[in-house]
Amino acid sequence: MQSNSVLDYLLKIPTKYKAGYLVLIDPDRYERDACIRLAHQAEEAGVDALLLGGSFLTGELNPIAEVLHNEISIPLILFPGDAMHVSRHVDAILYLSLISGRNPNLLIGEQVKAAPLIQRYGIEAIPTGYMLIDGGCQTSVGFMSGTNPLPRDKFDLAWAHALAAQYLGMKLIYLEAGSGANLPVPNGMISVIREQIGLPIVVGGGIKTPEIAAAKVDAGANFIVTGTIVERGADSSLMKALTEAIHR
Ligand code: 1GP
Repeated sequence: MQSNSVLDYLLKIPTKYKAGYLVLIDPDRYERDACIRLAHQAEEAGVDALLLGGSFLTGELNPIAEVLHNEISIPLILFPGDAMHVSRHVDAILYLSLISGRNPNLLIGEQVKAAPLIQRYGIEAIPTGYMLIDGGCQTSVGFMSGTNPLPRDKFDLAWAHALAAQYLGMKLIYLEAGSGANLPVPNGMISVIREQIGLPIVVGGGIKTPEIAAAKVDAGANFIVTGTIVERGADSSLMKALTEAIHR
């Protein structure tokens, strides 16, 4: 039987803090040593868990997953772009279904390919309704998935998708503007979804300051993800400021 220890850990975070903070490490952007340094900085800054992955990986994820898994004590959660990214060296995998799109391969195809490996490795799978929201520019996830993002002003469409994910039995909703997005997910959209559904809401993409992160939390986000901004930071001070703004 599969354990739910990482999901349980995540679900307890909003009982301790106002919201949780997840840092995304995309191994394509950094050399191995820089990934390891970033992960240690995140741990020191009080980040709650690391996401590892990206929508487009040209390098090898597995060796970096292995070293991070050995060296870092906060959970390491795979954030896969497709089934080829499944690694045994993680604590859990966000088992993403791109529910905002109508690409059957990303709704169920990659999940079927990944399922036997996930079982063989004994990794905890966290069923996640992944929703791409227009972030004001073309992003890698939009391009690679070949799907249209949900329009920024169609709050009713967004909450209907999130509600469908809840009825399908998913455990998290991930509202994604795309890594490096010009505009993060609108606060109003987060609030409407928060009012309509009970699932924890993860928000990421284009969050560039602690103030923006705090506003997403006030709107109803339970978890904030940042990647680009902390990867560009030279030290852990920005991650600490983000942790404080998100945890409170
Ligand atoms: C991507 O939401 C994450 O899935 C992070 O986005 O790189 O824009 O912080 P950024």
